[in-house]
Amino acid sequence: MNIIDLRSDTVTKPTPAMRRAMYDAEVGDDVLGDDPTVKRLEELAAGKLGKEAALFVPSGTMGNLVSLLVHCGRGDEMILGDQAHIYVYEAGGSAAVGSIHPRPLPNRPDGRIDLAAVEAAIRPNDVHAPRTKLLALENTHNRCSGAVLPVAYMDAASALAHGRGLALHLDGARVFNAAVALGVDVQTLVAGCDSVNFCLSKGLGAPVGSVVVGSRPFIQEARRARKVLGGAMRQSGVLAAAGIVALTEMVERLAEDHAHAARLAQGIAGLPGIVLDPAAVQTNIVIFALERTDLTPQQLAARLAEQGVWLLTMGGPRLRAVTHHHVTAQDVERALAAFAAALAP
Ligand code: TLP
Repeated sequence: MNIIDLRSDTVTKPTPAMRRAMYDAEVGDDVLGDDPTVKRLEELAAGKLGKEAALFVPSGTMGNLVSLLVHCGRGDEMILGDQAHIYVYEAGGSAAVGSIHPRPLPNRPDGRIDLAAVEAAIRPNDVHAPRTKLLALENTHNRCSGAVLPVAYMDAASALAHGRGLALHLDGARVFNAAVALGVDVQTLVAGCDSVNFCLSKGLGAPVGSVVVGSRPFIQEARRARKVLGGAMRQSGVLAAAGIVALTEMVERLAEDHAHAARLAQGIAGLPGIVLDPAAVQTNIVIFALERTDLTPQQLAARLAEQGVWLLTMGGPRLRAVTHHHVTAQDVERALAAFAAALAP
């Protein structure tokens, strides 16, 4: 059976062009500064995001963690959303490794954190309080159905953070999805961020890797933090080569994934028991609830899997389906037929 894998855009396999680039990659020992392909990726990424420098890291989780470790010392506080990937899905790394104190504020369904609440949460300079050092945002917002934070919000958050002496970090695992959805240059979107972590291994299709960008001194410190975490790699040009193809060939096509997600959302929104506002689906992530007494989310996922459609349950009534470059328009129609069959009373 031909599987339609909607569990995540992380399941994407390297394209033929990536595999060729990996085969041909010129490599060296990157810890000694010798890998020309890693350097090329880092320069390309810094240029595209409009920052001075970049660092190739093995994963988005590590990209976030090295950034947080540079921004915050022991006992410093970071403000972030209570639905943030950093807060929910990164095994508490910032606390476990960095002794960073998290201050979660509610994420609205559109992925934003109310900026007045951010302002109110910044601690006074008082011996009783941790030092608030960082505001961390996520764009697109994974657990908020791939919601996009627009340029005006990003700029307002940056003005607030910088006005109060905080740094601004962006978990931009899917920041290219955000830029494509908004029709703006990614540089414009992240102009006010001190650091951005973005993933090559999600919708952009590379097999492994993320990139952190920021100022030259910031990246120098991030390089040290990556070493501490064991993330400094040797002939990693074989991986960076795929990342270069991801950045040069796979960005514009993200619009297709967004169109497919919109079609999927619109198609399942009317089915019995599905709770979903198709207008909330702005990029490639479709999150919906199942409200039925005769069918649990796990049973729905199992019924879909029997028909070759894979997705993830998220706890409670919610499920998630993610489109990516292996999912065609035809696959979406097949998935919709599978949903209709699985939800038939
Ligand atoms: N997200 C994964 C899972 O961990 C949930 C997924 O399937 O969506 N930031 C954001 C916003 C992410 O969505 C992810 C991965 C990461 C960071 C971490 O990236 P990796 O998996 O490379 O460590």
